[in-house]
Amino acid sequence: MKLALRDVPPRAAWALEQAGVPALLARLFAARGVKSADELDDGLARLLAPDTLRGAQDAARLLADAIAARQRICVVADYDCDGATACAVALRGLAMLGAARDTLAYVVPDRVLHGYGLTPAIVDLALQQQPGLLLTVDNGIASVAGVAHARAQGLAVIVTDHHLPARDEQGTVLLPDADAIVNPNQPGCGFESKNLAGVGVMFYVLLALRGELRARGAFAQEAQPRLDALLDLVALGTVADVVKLDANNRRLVAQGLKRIRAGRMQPGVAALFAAAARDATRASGFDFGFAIGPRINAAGRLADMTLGIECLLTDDAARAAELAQTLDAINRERRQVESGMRDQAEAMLEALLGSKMGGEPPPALAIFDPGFHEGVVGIVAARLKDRLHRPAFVFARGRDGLLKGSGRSIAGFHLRDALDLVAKRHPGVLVRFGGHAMAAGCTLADDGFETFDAALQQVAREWLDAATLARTLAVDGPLAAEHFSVETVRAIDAQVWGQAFEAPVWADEVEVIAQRLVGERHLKLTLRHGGLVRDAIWFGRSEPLPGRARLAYRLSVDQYNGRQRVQLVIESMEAAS
Ligand SMILES: [Mn+2]
Repeated sequence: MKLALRDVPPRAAWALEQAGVPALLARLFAARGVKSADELDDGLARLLAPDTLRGAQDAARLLADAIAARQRICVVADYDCDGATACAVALRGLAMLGAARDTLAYVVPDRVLHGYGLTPAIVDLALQQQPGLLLTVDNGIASVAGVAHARAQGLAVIVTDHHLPARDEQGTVLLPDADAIVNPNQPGCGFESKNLAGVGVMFYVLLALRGELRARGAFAQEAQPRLDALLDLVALGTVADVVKLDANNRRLVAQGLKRIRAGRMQPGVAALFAAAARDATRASGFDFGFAIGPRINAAGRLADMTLGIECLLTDDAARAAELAQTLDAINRERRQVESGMRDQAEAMLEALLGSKMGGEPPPALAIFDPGFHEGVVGIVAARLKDRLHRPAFVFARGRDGLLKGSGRSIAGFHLRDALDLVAKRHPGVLVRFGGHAMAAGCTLADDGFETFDAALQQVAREWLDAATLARTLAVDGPLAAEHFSVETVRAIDAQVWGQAFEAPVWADEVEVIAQRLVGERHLKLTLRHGGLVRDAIWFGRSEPLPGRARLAYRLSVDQYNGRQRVQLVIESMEAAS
């Protein structure tokens, strides 16, 4: 692994320091593109206003009319954490803004039975709730047929989504014929942040609805419902969906985390923290991404997302705890299925590398086994991509006999564009596909795998050069001895880090004094660093290190004999110069 030092623009770092940001944080923020302290102000007043979000006003009017007419509103959710939190935000928010509880309903597609989005079949399912209005969350922008079907049945449809709209062969954007569409990525939308998650879009629709109701005299500014009570859910969905944490998203996440740390959260969120044995008073984005999010997502992968949504909707702490326990159990099952599949996928890969490739991985990977489970192909693809630093697709056979695949990519290889090219070169192989640069999904004809595999590798050979295929890790440089403290770790952990705003990774040359394996899989190390002796651990590494090495690491605090101490958590190594 090559360690690449992040560039720190001196002018930005200086400006941040002048504004009172501690020097160490100023350097980290500047290296992540922050230019002024304004961007770091996470106050609610700094959130972008909803008025530039195209369609939000139309959606607000339709929703206000529906509430006034006591019309039934059915939320059409999605089966991942973003969709589940967006559904909970929609239902809780509409109730806060005056919709009678018995006029609110939701449906969520089953990943295996229905697939993604507002399909005509989901419209029929929603019709059983006898709604007057359908409100999609985190889906719908590509649901041309579903929206047409709903409107033919006399329903009004509001689409709220954040995914890119589909385009036809000429490149013209195809939008569903809905009564209102809210999506920062639709043509003509002037909203500054294009990175809202589905839950963020729905939150903004509620802000617009509250403004509309205020204008209609439903309540005065001072007495208006406090929608910030929903920010724990907005923060969770935003991090779990791995959208880019731009300044506006960082504010949403920071506000949600603040509330959670202060004990203000939905009973389901509290129950999920407890089920994951995470301390909510120290909540971080990491908890959302690696503890809470996966427990909700597991429901959509192996069971039914209704469980996840119910957990986020209930106001009964005992019921929330029960649902969180169930989600925890499903997540354990998910991990088992996934590790079985990953072992299989890696064995197939080893065979491939050993026989044909002479140890050098192919420029792109496609893996299929009839025993794979459709619900976890995306996670396995992500693990393969991480391990080999190659675009990777993993396929499972769906109930309809077609092959359902999920892919993850590396920087410099636009996955959806690659699928587009494969589809043009081999008509009939790709039944459906969609996604973006770093992740995509597709459905193949039942006999299409080999053609797809060869075509994907062909595109990868054309597009990827050695530099893109070389693996690098961006690091923040050396860390001075004075910063090896519990205070520094806490100060860093208190900030919002995540997608496109990565938590700091330091890099230093060290001497390895002692090393031993713990738990057979992890390397425990004693290092000499700048004349001082430090404890370190490298999780998942069993091969010993050389006597000197340049290491990339994070700092963490652990409890040892009742005392808190700082240790290095090694991420990677570059051979010593
Ligand atoms: Mn989403």
